Amino acid sequence: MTHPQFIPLTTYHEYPVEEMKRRAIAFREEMQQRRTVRYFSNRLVPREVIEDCLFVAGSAPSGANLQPWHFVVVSDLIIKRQIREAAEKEEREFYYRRAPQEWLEALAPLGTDEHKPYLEIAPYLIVIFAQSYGLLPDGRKVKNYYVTESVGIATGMLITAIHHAGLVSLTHTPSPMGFLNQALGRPENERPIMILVVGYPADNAVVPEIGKKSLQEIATFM
Ligand code: IYR
Repeated sequence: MTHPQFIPLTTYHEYPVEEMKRRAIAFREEMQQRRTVRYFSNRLVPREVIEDCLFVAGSAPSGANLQPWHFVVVSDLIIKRQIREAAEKEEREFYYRRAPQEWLEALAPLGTDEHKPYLEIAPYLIVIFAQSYGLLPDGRKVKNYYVTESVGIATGMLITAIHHAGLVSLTHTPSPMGFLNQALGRPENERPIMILVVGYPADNAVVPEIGKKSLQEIATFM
């Protein structure tokens, strides 16, 4: 058993209440500008911006601080094309065979279909893997906790960081996604969670006219 070691909390900053309120509003307004985008430009994005956004994701809280995630950043054209081809194959199956009518109806307002050109056009695909268990260098397995929750939190923080940096993203979940392990050479303890498509929006990008639930609908104060 290792014993906990504690250090002073030096990274917390308290703001005067009025400033706190202004900051909360400013951040709300910034985040309410975020839209999921499906039309990407091929403009290049500096790699260090992606790295800084990944530092944000990696700072997320996780079960027992085991950080059960791995992010594969794909900019290579050939690998992006492979991913597009494999994803579109699954999506054709989904849209024309597997998807129940009810699911297709739920998706209708988004205007999605089996074509995924952005997987090739966008400068970066960040493929997010969850480590179902950890693997030590000697091959022993380490149990991870709250893996899905932890990776979900890290992904949310990544999406937030990308928006804050002035880029757009798309959460893409071709299903099944097993082909990503093979395409990216990831080990058996890792399970792909989603592809985050990242870049600048296309000049003529459009987004569906959809809204978010009201505060009354999503929250209860008691
Ligand atoms: N994976 C498909 C279908 C899809 C499913 C959901 I749930 C979405 O919110 C959006 C799309 C696709 O990417 O088209």
